[in-house]
Amino acid sequence: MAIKPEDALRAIAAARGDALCVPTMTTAPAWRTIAPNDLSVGCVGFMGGASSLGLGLALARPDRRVLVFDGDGSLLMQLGSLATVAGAAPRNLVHFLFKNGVYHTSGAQEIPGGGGVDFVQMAKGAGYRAASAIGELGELKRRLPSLLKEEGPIFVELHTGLAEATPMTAGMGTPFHQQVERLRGQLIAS
Ligand SMILES: Cc1ncc(C[n+]2csc(CCOP(=O)(O)OP(=O)(O)O)c2C)c(N)n1
Ligand SMILES: [Mg+2]
Repeated sequence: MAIKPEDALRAIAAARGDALCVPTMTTAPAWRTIAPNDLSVGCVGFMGGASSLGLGLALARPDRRVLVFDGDGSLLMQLGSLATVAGAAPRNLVHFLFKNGVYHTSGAQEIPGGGGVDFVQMAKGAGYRAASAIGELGELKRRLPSLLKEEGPIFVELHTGLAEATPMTAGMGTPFHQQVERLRGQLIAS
């Protein structure tokens, strides 16, 4: 049974503490509902940019955890970002991949390789400090405390079903530049 993406996000929201979060694609509308007032900035439209955005935040704020919620089609579009993250070796970055096997946001077309692409091996090959897959919600909940503590960059491939909403059905939310301003203000104030 695949993990419901909303359940994964709820578990992460409960465990995240003061982490900065970078949702993208179908995790973005779900995250807005689940954690409306958190420290986050969404990456919508820029396929494969979430981990680079997260990397910048992680390097700028080494005192905080940064959690990226990536899409599988998006990561395939920017596979080189795995090497960029690994090369920069941010100790505070956790890169969650929501592997649903499709480009859900644009109409659920199958991604190249379907469900067969092993992103864990790719992240290991790129040089992430740790990489593993999680296919069950209970395991995610059990492992979250250590994922939020251990030295990064850590990659976690989550085997998920389809989200209830996409940015196309739920809307894009707050424009990117306003999200950035809001996060900057929150970080300065905290
Ligand atoms: C370069 C580029 N090509 C195509 C698109 C159109 N597009 C927007 S979202 C999306 C699919 C995203 O799929 P995935 O990353 O797997 O996230 P999911 O929707 O499954 O959560 C596509 C193809 C885009 N934004 N940028
Ligand atoms: Mg997908």
